[in-house]
Amino acid sequence: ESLGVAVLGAGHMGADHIRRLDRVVSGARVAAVADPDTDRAKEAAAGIEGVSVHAEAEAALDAPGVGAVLIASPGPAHEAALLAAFARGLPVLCEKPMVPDPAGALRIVEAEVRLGRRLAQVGFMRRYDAGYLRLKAVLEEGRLGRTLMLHCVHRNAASPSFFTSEMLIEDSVAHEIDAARWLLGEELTAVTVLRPRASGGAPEGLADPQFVVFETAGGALVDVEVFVNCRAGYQVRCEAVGELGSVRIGDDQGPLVTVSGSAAAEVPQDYVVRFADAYDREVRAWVAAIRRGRVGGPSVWDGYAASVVAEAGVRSLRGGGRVTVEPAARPELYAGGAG
Ligand code: ISE
Repeated sequence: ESLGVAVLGAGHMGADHIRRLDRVVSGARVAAVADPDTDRAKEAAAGIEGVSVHAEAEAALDAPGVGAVLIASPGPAHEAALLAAFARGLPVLCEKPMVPDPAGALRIVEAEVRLGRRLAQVGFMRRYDAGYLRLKAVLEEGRLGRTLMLHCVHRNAASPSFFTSEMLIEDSVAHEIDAARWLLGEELTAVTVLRPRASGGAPEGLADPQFVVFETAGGALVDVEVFVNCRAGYQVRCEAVGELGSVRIGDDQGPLVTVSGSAAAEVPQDYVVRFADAYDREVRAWVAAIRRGRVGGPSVWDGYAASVVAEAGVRSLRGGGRVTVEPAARPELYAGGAG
């Protein structure tokens, strides 16, 4: 019996996950799709046998054959969807940001703690990217000594029309927040957001790019250049600097083509291309874990931690200056180090 998944949200990411569940990941199938725009939902579900299409998320959760939920709707819709899944005992993969507002994110943590077991995984897929996994392995071998700094670059070719200055932190830098916690095994304790002059290539009024500096509990620094209308293509890089050396990922590109006196490598335009393998591995791991009767991967605590840090970042962006991060106490269910 394959796992019937209800996919909530049939936008860019939802449609990509529907394709993945239908064609890439074995042991799972798309049982239901929900999107307020039912035409979009129908289009994403076209050709899939036995799938039902809904305008309302809850109707999709109650559709026949649904045994798990993949939430790929916009962030502000996630809290209600997660609570509805919990109420039905359905395992969840929830795209980031889990719940952008920290109070709402904490309600999700508390709801899962009340269940007494993990039911949700949060979609921080960089933890499944081959490059990030290698970088983490090098840090853990200890060859570089203690890690002192992470230098991160996060560029998108262009941002969607609904993107706000806050979303550069909540939606984009959210990935670096999680990656830094996971790579360093430390919490981020303070954040300072700086704004260089805005690019003429960004929509009017959007603070793009931004330069974000995080401090960790152990005294490391993490800097992130985030630039979501860089025009050139999708680029994500990370360099860890240790006491004895450094390790860098994200420079590898498509094949280098040399012709007519120039050499050029292709740059992906989008995250669904750049991180395709990571998404595949993430969803495979999620399905396999559910089939074994448990949920692993990034937890709702990691989702909450990212929200708290991002919200401090938004305050720094608005008011300027350094903002300290003040998280709630970590429940027993999520014991262990950061990440
Ligand atoms: C988007 O939501 C993502 O998750 C992408 O990885 C990121 O690059 C982009 O900036 C976000 O908007």
